[in-house]
Amino acid sequence: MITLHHLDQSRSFRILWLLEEIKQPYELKKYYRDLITHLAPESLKVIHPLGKSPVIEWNGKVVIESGAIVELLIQKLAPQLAPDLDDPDYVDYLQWIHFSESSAMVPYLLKIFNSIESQHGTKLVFLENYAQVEFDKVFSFLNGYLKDKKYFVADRLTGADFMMGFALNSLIYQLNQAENYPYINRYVDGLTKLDSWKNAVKIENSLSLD
Ligand SMILES: N[C@@H](CCC(=O)N[C@@H](CS)C(=O)NCC(=O)O)C(=O)O
Repeated sequence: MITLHHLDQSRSFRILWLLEEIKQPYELKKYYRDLITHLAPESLKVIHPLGKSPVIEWNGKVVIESGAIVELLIQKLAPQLAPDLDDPDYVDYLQWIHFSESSAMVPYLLKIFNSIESQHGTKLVFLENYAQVEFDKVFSFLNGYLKDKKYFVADRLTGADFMMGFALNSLIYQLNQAENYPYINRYVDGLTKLDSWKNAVKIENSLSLD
């Protein structure tokens, strides 16, 4: 049985959504962010010293990093969500899985952190300019890439969407970017209509402090 240690409003949504898509039995252990620091509770450090989510326990191993967890679960349990290794689409699949945490999340987070600092009246000149340049570069590129696409790879749902979908949904809804990036918005809208996404949202919304 897979155990998902799930922190509210976190990248762990990727794994929750994937588990709902592949319909594997799993146990969900819930953790809640500190309302002031936004950090995970200390109890998550019992599972892994970094105390970050997602983290899964499976077959006697503790696995961190959403990209690694997505690749592992798909390889072992849902190979239909990845192109074959010999298929040229596999290269794109791998690229987008890694792009999400590295190239997409960095400018997204810089922008979020910078806007939090501005709310406190802090003016970060270098960071603000750098974040804006990177943000425009990465998300304009992705918007153009998605112009004629419903999914990232091979016209079908793959692990790349579980990784990129979370990042782009956050972009649209946390940073209100629907008008600036209409093709990303359309892509995200398509994902939110999937049953597995809707189930994962229901589970996320039903999490209550208990
Ligand atoms: N690169 C990691 C990032 C994990 C991560 O930073 N998770 C955040 C939630 S999105 C977290 O647990 N934050 C709480 C904390 O650091 O205390 C992944 O993709 O899994």
